[in-house]
Amino acid sequence: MQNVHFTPPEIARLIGVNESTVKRWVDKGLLTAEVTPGGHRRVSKRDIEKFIQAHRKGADRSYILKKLNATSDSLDYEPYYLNLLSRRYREAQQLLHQAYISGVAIADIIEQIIVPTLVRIGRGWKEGVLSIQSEHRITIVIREQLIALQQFTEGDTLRKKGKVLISCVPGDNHELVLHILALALKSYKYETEVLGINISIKELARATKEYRPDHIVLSKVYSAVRMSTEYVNGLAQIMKVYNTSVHIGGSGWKKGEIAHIVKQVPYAYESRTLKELEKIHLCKVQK
Ligand code: B12
Repeated sequence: MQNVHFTPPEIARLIGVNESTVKRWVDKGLLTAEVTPGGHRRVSKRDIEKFIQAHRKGADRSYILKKLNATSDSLDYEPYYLNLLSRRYREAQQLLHQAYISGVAIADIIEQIIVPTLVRIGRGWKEGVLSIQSEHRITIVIREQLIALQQFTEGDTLRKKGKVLISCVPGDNHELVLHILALALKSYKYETEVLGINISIKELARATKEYRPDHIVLSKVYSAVRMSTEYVNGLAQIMKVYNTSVHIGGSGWKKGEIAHIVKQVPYAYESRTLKELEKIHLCKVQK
């Protein structure tokens, strides 16, 4: 992926500005480009990332903000949802990229655009307004768009806070949330590995042995899923053997369920909001 190059029209589409704006950024030296023997501008993925990082923080941010008018106060999920519903996927993605480039924190993009969209989809499905096919179609697109956003957070200076393994509890098939968690964690400078759905305690132990994470993040979205004694005991064993902390969250936990696990598992923490994940590196265990 490191040698991927983009043309100005491609970059324009990616971040939702005019091609001439991209060319102007290049000409002003704000965005580093190589010029091909034929005289065409080409920008590496790394230079786009650098540009985005710089403009999210630097004095020139207002230059982009003038063009892109999003702030965390003005985020609205509806345009994103409506674009997805009517198959305007590129426009939907641009809304996410524009918010990111204009400095909105990833956690806010997730909480204010993506999660309300998913909740709306869930409501639509429950009320019979949205077909299961539409739910699947939109979910797949959101998954892709979450992964595309992750690429922007892959700068050199990132991933210093530790390694995190992300998993659903067995029986819960809501995989999308794992990519949401990975995106948030990456934006908080953690390295992540998504394990996916239906990971038994045996598989979790195996992945922990292989990947040696500093932390495990465990999510449950579907409340009917029950945690077996075998699973909880196994979790305790993994935490002891590998000195890894486990962070448990998601909307599917019943009252008292997490507290019950936290009592039995050393280094287990209940942490419901994405923002809490920013500080999990402070949950150090003696290695
Ligand atoms: C997409 C979706 C699906 C897709 C999943 C596709 C995929 N690849 O993920 C499919 C179609 C497979 C699916 C299946 C089912 N689904 Co479904 N699904 C949804 C939907 C629309 C979105 C799910 C989602 O990603 N939510 C967004 C997550 C990110 O929100 P969240 O849990 O609140 O998490 C937030 C925080 O809690 C935090 N968080 C989450 N985990 C963690 C962990 C830590 C450590 C921390 C700090 C934070 C944290 O991050 C999130 C952002 O803030 C929801 C609607 C909804 N309201 O969520 C229904 C929903 C979750 N599904 C539901 C149901 C009933 C089902 C099915 C039983 C349907 C069926 N009859 O087959 C099956 C269950 C399958 C199973 N065994 O798991 C119900 C669950 C109700 C309940 N009481 O649990 C919901 C709420 C829909 C509804 N309104 O009824 N589903």
